[in-house]
Amino acid sequence: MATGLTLSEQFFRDQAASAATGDLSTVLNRVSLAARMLAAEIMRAGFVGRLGLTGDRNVQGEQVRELDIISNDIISQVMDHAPMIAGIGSEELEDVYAMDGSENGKYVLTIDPLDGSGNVDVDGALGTIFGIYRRPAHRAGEPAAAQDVLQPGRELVAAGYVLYGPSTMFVYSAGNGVHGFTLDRSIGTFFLTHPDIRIPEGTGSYAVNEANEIDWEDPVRDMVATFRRQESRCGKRQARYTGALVADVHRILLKGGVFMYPPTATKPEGKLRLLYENAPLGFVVVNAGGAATDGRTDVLDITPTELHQRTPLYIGSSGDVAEVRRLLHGS
Ligand code: FDP
Repeated sequence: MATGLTLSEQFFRDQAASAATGDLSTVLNRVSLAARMLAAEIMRAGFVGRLGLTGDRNVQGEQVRELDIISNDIISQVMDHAPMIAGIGSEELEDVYAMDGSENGKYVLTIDPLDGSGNVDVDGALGTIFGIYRRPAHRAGEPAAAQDVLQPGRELVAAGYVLYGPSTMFVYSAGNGVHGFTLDRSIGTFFLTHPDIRIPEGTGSYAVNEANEIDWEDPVRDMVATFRRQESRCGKRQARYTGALVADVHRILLKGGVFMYPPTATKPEGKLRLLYENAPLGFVVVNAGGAATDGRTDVLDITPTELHQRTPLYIGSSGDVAEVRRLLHGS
């Protein structure tokens, strides 16, 4: 007899605490709907001429692609009229977007709508990263603002990512394990395919943009050389770097290893954004038994002071991240 298939909607509902109102499941369902819409847009983008640059730059000063705009619009549309979501902090928006009529919403969403957009032109993997925070109670009734979102990753209620690769995967944690779903494109449904993911130890790859070596500080250069020469205590590692953070972290979540984006001379805080990338991915990886640090502090313990704040990132198997700390700072 065939084994049962678990739909994402059913899983989100079953995982919620019995006293839950269903609001968190609703938010997760909406994120997964946005993911399905985005997967379809990405698939079509090449032949409807939507791969190019718009000519604008975003708040980070990076070139904006049509797909960046499309993905941000999809997220806003899908979250509109969801009264439990007071606002959205997006990597594409300068300020928090307060949802009309949702001043009493209990959650705020952080989102990197299209991660790895440099891969758009070459049909490489792309991602979406999201985090869901509870709003401070005293903010009820006010339009959402930055202070609702400026919370440490430890306060995340749920976080996850979508990987648009050969298949589309939705991976999330609500603090109770990490679970992965694969999209059946023919019927537009996510099925549970990877329950209770645990990040392996002692295997896998290291992922870092080694072309930045010239801009690294000596301890970083020495550390990466230690990995490259297979001299780290972690054991033998392959080098893998896709240019899409979600794809690299997903591989490491399933196979083990460590992803690194160290500070460089031109980017002393690294490139990646704490609220939109590092904290939500840190939440997922830590809930799978791994670790995430900026080199000294656990990523989940850093309280952001700015919406678009960047921090260095070392994320992956606990043993590998411990080795990074040891090689960088001796502890
Ligand atoms: P992208 O700029 O293409 O969107 O944070 C964005 C990100 O990609 C990550 O997905 C990726 O890991 C990293 O930047 C790649 O940066 P480098 O090209 O500097 O290695």
